[in-house]
Amino acid sequence: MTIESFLLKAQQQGRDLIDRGLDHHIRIAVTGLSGAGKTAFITSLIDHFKHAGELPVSFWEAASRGAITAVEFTPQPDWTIARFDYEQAVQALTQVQPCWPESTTQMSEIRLTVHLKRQSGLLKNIISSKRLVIDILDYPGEWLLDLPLLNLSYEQWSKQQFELSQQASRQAEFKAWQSDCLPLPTAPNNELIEHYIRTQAARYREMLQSLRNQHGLYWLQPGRALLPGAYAQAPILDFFPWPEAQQQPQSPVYQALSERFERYKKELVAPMYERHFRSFNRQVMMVDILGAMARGPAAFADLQQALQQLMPIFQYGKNHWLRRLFKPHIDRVAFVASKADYLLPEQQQLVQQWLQQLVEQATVEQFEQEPFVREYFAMASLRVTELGQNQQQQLLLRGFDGENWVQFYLADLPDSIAQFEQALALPQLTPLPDVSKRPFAAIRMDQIIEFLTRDEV
Ligand SMILES: Nc1nc2c(ncn2[C@@H]2O[C@H](COP(=O)(O)OP(=O)(O)O)[C@@H](O)[C@H]2O)c(=O)[nH]1
Ligand SMILES: [Mg+2]
Repeated sequence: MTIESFLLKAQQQGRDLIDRGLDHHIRIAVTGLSGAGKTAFITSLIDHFKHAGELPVSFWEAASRGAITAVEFTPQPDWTIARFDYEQAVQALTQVQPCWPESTTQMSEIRLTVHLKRQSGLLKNIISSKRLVIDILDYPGEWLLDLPLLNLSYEQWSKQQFELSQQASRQAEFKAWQSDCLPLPTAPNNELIEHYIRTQAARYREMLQSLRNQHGLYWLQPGRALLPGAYAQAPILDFFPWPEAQQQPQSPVYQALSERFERYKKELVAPMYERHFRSFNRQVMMVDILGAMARGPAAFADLQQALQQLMPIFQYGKNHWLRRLFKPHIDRVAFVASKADYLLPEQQQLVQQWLQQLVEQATVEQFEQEPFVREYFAMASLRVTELGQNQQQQLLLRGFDGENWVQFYLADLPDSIAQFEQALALPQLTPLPDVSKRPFAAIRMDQIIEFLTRDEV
């Protein structure tokens, strides 16, 4: 490095440091299983910033007092991953026949720089504006399922999976997979082992797909088996749990599987979290309670099971291994029950209570000492229903299913999640053809933005 370039770099770094010192910077981890509503949430969040000036007075204080002077997309921190395609999502939602943004198959990121009028503080007279930089990451929810693997050996994981396979919702599929198993190679050489593992793993993945698509289950691992993407044919995905009875550590098949499991953790799971989750300071944890209830009691129980596994990881307790490894500094967590536009206004409070029940039952004691603030919201990123009345003056919801307008309301919601017994009848709705309204109609997005940004503006 020449002296000039060294000085130039030092100067640039100094300037970056000053800029960063004055800017406020939040990095939001939007977490949730596949279908929870992350992509819709991010789209709506960005849209709220982009159209903050058009919002009526709301809980979002900075927007209400007109402090937001401009919002621009600026270069994202990681240039090796896709930029979140906000424009494409808006296009889908506002075209002649509106539809939902496509399901996420890869990681993407976006940076918003929000210019604000400075209202108070020592610097007010010297610098009249300030910037809030917001980074948001989107990724397939399936990948989240792999986080708990980092804590397990192959033996422990196998044991867990075989215990799970005893549950009524999985038993039949699992048995079918097992009875479909090829005989173990008797005189195993590398090629035979390779062939055995490849075939078994492909069938295992098919079984996981079917547990998700046919039975509506959530708690399925490895997560990338559900959405292999670029790893579709890669040996790193070729593993499956090994029945305990046959667990002979010396067996070459066992060793090969164990090696793949370890490499899956080391080469796929850990690097992703190390690279992308390190510097988050805000988290939105989305749960599609209504969607799970529409799939029926077994699926809803499975969602609870998944939360029970995932929540402790997000508690980031002082001594938690994840904190040591990834150093997140999460100081605010918004727990969100998504798609609250399926509910009448007076039902939203109830679902918020369910959410709190779900989270608290998945939470270990240590949670109480956590260094972050949490709040619970029943919200909709994109409200696709309208409130109406029937002839008896009863409140109803109205939505468009792509062909017809449907009127409905969810009757007989249980008082608590423990009393849930019968699948909810949830109509499939498309976004409403109402392009003129921006930001997109939502429920409680203003409160969530206020919660996430309160101290920074
Ligand atoms: N009614 C309603 N449906 C929603 C809302 N957000 C998402 N959805 C539905 O949930 C599906 C999955 O949402 P998406 O954002 O792709 O979930 P992700 O997998 O977590 O990114 C969408 O295709 C919609 O059908 C919402 O605010 N209201
Ligand atoms: Mg998505």
